[in-house]
Amino acid sequence: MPHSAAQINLAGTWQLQGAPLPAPIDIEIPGDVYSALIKAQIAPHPYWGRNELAWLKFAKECWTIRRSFELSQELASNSLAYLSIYAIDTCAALLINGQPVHENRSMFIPLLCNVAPYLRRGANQLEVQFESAELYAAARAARHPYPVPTSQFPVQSSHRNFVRKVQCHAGWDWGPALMTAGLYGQVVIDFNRALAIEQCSALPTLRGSQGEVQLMLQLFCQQPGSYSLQLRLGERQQQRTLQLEAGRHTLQESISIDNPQLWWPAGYGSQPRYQLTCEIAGNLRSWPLAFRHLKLESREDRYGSLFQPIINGMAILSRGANWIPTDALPAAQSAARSYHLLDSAVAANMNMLRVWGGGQYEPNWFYEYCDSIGLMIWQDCMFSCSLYPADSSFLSLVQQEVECQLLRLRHHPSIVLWCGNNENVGALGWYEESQRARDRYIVDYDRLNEGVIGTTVRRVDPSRPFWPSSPCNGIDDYSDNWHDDSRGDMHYWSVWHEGKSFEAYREVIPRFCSEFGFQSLPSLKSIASYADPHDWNPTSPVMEHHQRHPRGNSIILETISRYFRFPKDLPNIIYLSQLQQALAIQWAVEYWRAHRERCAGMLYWQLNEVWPGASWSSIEHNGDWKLLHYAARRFYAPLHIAGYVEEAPRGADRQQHIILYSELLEETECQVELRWYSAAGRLLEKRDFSRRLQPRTAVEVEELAPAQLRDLQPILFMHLWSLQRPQLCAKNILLYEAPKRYALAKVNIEVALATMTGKAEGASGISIRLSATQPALYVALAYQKSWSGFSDNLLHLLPGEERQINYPMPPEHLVTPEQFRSELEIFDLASSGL
Ligand code: BMA
Repeated sequence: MPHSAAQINLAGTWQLQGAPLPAPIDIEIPGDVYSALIKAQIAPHPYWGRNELAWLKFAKECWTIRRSFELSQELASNSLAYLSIYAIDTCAALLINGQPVHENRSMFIPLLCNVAPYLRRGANQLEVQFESAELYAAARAARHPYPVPTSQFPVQSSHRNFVRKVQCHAGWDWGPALMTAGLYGQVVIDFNRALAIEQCSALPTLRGSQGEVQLMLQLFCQQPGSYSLQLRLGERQQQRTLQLEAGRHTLQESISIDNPQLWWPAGYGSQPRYQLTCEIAGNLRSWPLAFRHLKLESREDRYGSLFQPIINGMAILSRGANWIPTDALPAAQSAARSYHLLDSAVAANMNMLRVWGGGQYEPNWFYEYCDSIGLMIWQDCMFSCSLYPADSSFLSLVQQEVECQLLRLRHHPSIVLWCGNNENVGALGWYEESQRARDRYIVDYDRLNEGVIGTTVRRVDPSRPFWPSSPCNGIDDYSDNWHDDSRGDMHYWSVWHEGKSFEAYREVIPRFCSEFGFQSLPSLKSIASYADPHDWNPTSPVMEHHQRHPRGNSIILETISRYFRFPKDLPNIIYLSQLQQALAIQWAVEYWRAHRERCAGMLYWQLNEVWPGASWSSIEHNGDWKLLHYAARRFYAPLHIAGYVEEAPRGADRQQHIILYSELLEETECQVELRWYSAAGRLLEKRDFSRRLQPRTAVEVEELAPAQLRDLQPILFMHLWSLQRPQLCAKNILLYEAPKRYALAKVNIEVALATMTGKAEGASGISIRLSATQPALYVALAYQKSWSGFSDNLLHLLPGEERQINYPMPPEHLVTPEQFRSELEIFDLASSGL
């Protein structure tokens, strides 16, 4: 919360001008040019149909935005007037009253500039002239002595690597190419007469049981004299008098408290925070921070070396996903949308997200929210899937970027690691140019990544590990880590990109898998947001346009045919595509979690998406959960049970494994029920037993099905619960063959609906009771063509078992059970095929 003697906020309606516009139009700032063009209906929405293609021409345009504002005599007479803009996107000249003030070349370096000399009493005008980032990048690339290639995507803007702008604005294998321009975050002027805070950055550390905050303060003093600096941390206060000459001063201050409570990741403890306040000459900075011990353990072990985050001395199992920007149009991003996604992550038992390097450093409120809910953040620097130039002007911009981003963010307990880039070590081997002249590109890589990014990170934030690249083999080891599961982090893409079967997830045990993913088609509700019903076919041009992976739909359909009987219609194609996505990720997680001492983390690709379309996400663009997200809540849960069958060489018996998992903090007495059913619903065998589960372990049980059962194609239903806390329970099934090999009898699922009218939040809505006379597998509910909103989804029904699922609705939107039934669809495995 910055505060100064006086502030004017320049957010609001500005005017936008550009060659494609006959007359100026309104633009909301903070916001972006393309969003203003959409609002003024200059071109139809780029997310609908194939409209995006008609927007590509706008990337070559220049745009000017301006607004005027009034200054009183009193404000205008201040000799300190700091214009502060969180992000200027990107290549832009800033003018005040016609005079050039600033040339911008990076959207990752916030502007802070004393503009007092340009201001006057009465009317003032602020103008930002954007040149085309695409043409700027192309001109830089043309001037560069040799080519610097990037990964190519079906719709894209070239040479993104030459401009410090969100890299996926240029298009990706899940998103459109919308090279917009704009101003984001706060746009304010802070006025002062005597003194201004230019920088205030805190680094909390723990020395034994003492919490200490080191504060770097950069002040600009206009009026020499004595100033009182007041610091507060929780209950602790301290004050110091400073004698300051005119000019800039950089001070190192510190304040400590004894025995602060420790911050823990979600699921391992609470997230106590302490408010830090710094006040001088009417300038105030204040924000919450927290204390925790952090170590990335990398000692050698018998498998290679660990990649184990240790928080407060405890080895944490990192479970989560990769985060990309919440929308391709910056003006459509909002705190509310991010909070929903972050809450959804925690609701699915995640404790870590990776802010991926092709996107953006998120705003302060993003990290503050993660701090408050215990989500750990793996923070990439914003470089991805490309080679990058390393000329001095580029390096100087990057150095400023990394320095100011780290100073802004380093007090957040949620951030546990800084990583240099996404997949840039791998990229060294991807292109003909770098294969032919590898030395040149390796030197460039090293100058940028180690020379600038690594050096700056280590200097500005020695409290966290710097991981050179994701994936990579380790600190000071620059080898590509795509297929090495003995050390470092891994991106395991052999299933999706190399077309291996889901079993291939069991061919590796990564030390930490920071990416692995499988695509699905979006829900029909999402498809309806970009395609007319006559285009609702996976291979229609519109649906293919919203699938950016060149082989994406083919892989989805081919995989369906490997595992399932071919689906009977589009809703069932979507259902099976989402089911197989959930199964792919579940297979990987359940296997890697079973090797808890070896694999310390798994972050699937990807949590969210920037526009509606086919993608690897578990949450749709509109915030709706896909079936994978429901599955994630189960396979990431602290208490879990799973089984798998290991293929054996010809003639040998296949091995079956059943694993019990606990990430609970205390020893737990658990009850286990195993039920083997035939596909027709006959109970073949059962085992009931109890087990004591040690905290943070995975153990295999011996109570397995007799060997002869396996020839009968059984379905194993597994149920595990804690005897102390029966609400902590896990359910799962195991199929011994690919689902398509089962001759499943068609299932009749009984549905009984009732209205819930409770007053509390989530207590009103529709309750759904489900039951079946035969085993019903992978039962999925959709309301108004979306899987989202149900208290549970993608579940199994045992014969005779009744399950209740709620669909909360606020009282004002409550519908009758009959109305609800008319838009409720129920899918299950046996009914999905032709
Ligand atoms: C990864 C990511 C992304 C990409 C994804 C799917 O390796 O880093 O660049 O979108 O794969 O192909």
